[in-house]
Amino acid sequence: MKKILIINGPNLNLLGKREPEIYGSQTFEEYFQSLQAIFPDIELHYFQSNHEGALIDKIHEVGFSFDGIVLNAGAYTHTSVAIADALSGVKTPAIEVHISNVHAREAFRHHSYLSSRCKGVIVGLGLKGYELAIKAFL
Ligand code: CA2
Repeated sequence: MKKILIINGPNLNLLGKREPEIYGSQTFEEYFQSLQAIFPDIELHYFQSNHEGALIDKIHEVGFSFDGIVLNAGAYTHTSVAIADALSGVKTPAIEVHISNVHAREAFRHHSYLSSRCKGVIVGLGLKGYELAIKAFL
């Protein structure tokens, strides 16, 4: 059975609770249950943290045993050389996902330190992006 981990970074624990016009009205926990129903044959895991080091520790923890990481590093996408280095340091491939279309937003969201370390990038398709990333791993 394939093992895939979804990692969400800072503030994504607020999904469904604030700013529904940008990020939608579903909590990630609700959405994660629907993903488990769509992919019954995958061992799907979920981790969220607001802390950069905790995200790095998780990438190290799964980075030699899992088949894929679906990563939405939130605002750390645009700032974190440390998360980029963590992705380079492990074997498990990652796909970068953003719920909103970062290219239609402020200029500081247009650059990602992580994209070059990822197999691919999905932006602007809402929560559906996580499902598409998992499909891409299969
Ligand atoms: O569009 C995305 O998925 C982002 O990664 C979300 C980040 C943002 O900094 C990136 O530029 C793009 C922000 C996540 C904040 O999530 C919230 C959700 C609900 C309410 C408030 C914040």
